Amino acid sequence: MKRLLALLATCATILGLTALFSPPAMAATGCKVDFTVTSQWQGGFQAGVKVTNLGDSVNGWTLKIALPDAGQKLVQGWNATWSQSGSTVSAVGLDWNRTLATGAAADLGMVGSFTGANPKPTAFTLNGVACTGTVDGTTPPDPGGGGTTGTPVGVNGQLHVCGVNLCNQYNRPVQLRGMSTHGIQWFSKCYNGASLDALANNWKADLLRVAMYVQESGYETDPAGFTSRVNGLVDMAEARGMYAIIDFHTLTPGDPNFNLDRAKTFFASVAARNAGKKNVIYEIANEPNGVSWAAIKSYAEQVIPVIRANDPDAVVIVGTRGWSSLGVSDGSSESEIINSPVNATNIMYAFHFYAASHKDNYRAAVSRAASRLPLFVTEFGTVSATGGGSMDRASTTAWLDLLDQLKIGYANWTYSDANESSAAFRPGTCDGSDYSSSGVLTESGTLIKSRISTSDNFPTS
Ligand code: IDC
Repeated sequence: MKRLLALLATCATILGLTALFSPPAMAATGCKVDFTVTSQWQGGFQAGVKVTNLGDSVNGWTLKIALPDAGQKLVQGWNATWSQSGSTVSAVGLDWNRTLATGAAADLGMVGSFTGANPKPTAFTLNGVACTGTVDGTTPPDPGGGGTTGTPVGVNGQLHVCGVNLCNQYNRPVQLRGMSTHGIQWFSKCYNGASLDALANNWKADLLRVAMYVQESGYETDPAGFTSRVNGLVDMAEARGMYAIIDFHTLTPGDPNFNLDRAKTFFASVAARNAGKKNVIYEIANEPNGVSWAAIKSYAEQVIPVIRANDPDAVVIVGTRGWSSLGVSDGSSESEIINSPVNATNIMYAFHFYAASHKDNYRAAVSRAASRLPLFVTEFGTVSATGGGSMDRASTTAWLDLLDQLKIGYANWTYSDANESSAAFRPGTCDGSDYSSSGVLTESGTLIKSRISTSDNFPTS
């Protein structure tokens, strides 16, 4: 660290960057920036930028990054408002991450282009204060940060569908257990370094489902902004060795074809951007409803090729009729899918349930379908289908026992502090920084955490 500081200081002097080290705007000073090049290619690179506030709490911050030369350009950045002036790149905190308590961190990321041999920055400041930190794609992660060795992605690598199962890099079936975000347009404050550290290390989750609503103030209102938010969450999951399901959260209207053009645009972008990653799974339509299986199949057969053209090897999950009930909620059944499957490989079908509403006849359908179709429970609740009401412990337990037995992966609705009984955290939790003590959990959160945090025993040969 001393060497790095000396290096940063020297570079700053040589490059005339003393302006970056102007008088502190925070009372007690201190910050740390971990700049990790996650991939590099001819003339370009992508980096995760973790900014930790070691000083007093700040309400608003500007990170400045000194690049080695002005020929290096910011191409794209996320989780902040990014700009560039000469060889200095600035990132300004957004509404949902502008407050950083002492010790709190914001996870940002950027894509850059460069002409020289070295894409790495030479200095950082936060609100004018010089930061310590690391600048290295190979720097060991912070203690407790996890790294990726021994994590779900570290062990299982790129997933694929084999028969009716999801298989890991050793071609062995795995069950992934994790949590779904709430709508990221409403609950972005719940998804930050501390909450994702808790999900990975304390909950020992394998998976984060990123629920990007399309309507209801979601994607359709700001396609570029939501695309970048999703990418930021993919990176945060990746940094912690978790898989990320990118959920195109269609709900109302229920016909996914209403959003076909948006889906093509969105998936072309996220698939191209995340093609090199091993942790991404695409879920192309959350809950088709009021629409035939034929219409859903037609949608899938138009969206999947767009994904494949950009990211050929990723698993894709297709929503099913009747709010992803395999048709059961519409009086149909899994046989319409078995008789007319989506014409694509490496895909799975979504099944959703809410334990207080969906019981034996739904479990029977899943039991039957599981030997014929690759299934993934990309969303379920312990409560009623409204997302509220009482938790049904007996039904939830029956469901999760069944999914464990069948090795069907699942994500619980929701990893949020929404004021509804399906939320895992008590209201107000996301205004603080404690996501791991038992006191912040709801009844549902307590039950689900106890199920998810048990050992995975992923097969490795
Ligand atoms: C619910 C949320 C609720 C929100 C509502 C409308 O819990 O806060 O107001 O959506 O968007 C689903 C959907 C999921 C629902 C959830 C609970 O995929 O978006 O979330 N649910 O109703 N399917 C069955 C239940």
